[in-house]
Amino acid sequence: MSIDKPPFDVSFTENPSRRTLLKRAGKVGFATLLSTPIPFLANLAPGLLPVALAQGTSPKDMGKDGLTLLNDRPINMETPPHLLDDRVTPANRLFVRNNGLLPDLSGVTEDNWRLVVDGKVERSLDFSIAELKTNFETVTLQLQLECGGNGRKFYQPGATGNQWTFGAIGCPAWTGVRLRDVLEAAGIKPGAVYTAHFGADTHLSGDPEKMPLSRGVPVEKALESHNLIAWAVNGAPMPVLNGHPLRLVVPGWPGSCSQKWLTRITVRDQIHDGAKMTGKSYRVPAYPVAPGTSVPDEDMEIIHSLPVKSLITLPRTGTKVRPGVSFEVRGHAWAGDLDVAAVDVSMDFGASWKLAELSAPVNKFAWQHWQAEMTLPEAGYFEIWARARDTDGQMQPPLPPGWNPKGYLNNMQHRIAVFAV
Ligand SMILES: Nc1nc2c(c(=O)[nH]1)N[C@H]1C(S)=C(S)[C@@H](COP(=O)(O)O)O[C@H]1N2
Ligand SMILES: [Mo]
Repeated sequence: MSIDKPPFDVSFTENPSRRTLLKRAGKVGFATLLSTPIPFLANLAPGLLPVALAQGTSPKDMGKDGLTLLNDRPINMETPPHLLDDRVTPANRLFVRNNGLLPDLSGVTEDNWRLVVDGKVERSLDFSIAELKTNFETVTLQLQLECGGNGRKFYQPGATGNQWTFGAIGCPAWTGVRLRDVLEAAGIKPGAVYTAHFGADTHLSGDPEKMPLSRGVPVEKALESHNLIAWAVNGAPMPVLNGHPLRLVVPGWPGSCSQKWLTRITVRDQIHDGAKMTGKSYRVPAYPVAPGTSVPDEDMEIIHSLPVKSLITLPRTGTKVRPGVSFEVRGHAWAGDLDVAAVDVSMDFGASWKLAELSAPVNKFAWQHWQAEMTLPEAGYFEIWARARDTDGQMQPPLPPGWNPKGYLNNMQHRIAVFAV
């Protein structure tokens, strides 16, 4: 039994200096982070930072307030659960998962950014963002976006990659056009099987032939009416780090299906085989395996819907409350393609559970809010646990479920510490 590890540590960088961070955004990324072209960029000596950015490039400087930086090359940040308390995730609290370097967005407008739709379609189409807006109905939906590797940190033996804990999830309101409407305008041909998504970001190696990520979904999922080709988050242009000026949002499935900096959607007559579609990427063993098992690639299956999950967003872990005085516990729950049927909370390490109040989603694929009043009986250390159950009866487990080589699909219960004093 062995786990393949790369010869270098790609998993976790605690405190990269802001200089390192900027360098790793890639030189063209300076323009992106400043949201303006830098006409003389070519003259800027390698290692010399634009003064406007040299104040510091922490998550906060990149417009992400309070997020935890997991990696700086590529840039990855997660949101601490208590900062996900809003019903609609603010853009500055939405996690960031990049596989490559930021694209050069200098000079980009809604008229010159192009989206090509081609492949197994009756007619290839090519739209600017302005044309998408005039040709199709604009819709706004609150949609969950979660990384398939959220929770990876808790698998043992561990998997390489970003050590996400709980915060690679968000549910903002996205505005765009329906992927279905655009695909129907192109006309899906018989024999079409899968979509292939392409974005403008570049490979970490700098090799222009290589793509950081190009995934897709079965045509049936692509035609589901909640997938959006989006240009706005919460009514404002989306943050560069989250895919400005155009991205896919394919809710309920691994976030990797939601291509950022979207430039092309190709309809294919086979399962897409782009970057991170094959091998062990976003796949789990077709059968349960013992932790640490080396699984042959041909026994790995592509992840579809993500499993049921919940978060406690209030109170923040470590909070002090008064014994005998009730306080509010609340959070969100979501269940991939399904809905959440119930959420329970416990204050006695799971020995007994109390049903929380659960609201319906504002629209399909939006997370659901839950709330409970709790009273700790005496002074001391307590934990609040939450567990959600989906409409198929699947329940969140207390420990990480089915170990898999890349550490996907960990939907274990969220626990917080509370002191009664
Ligand atoms: N072009 C492009 N799109 C991408 C990625 C990427 O690296 N490049 N990462 C994907 C992954 S793995 C996830 S989880 C989501 C994260 O979206 P966010 O960064 O807006 O939170 O974007 C997806 N879309
Ligand atoms: Mo992801």
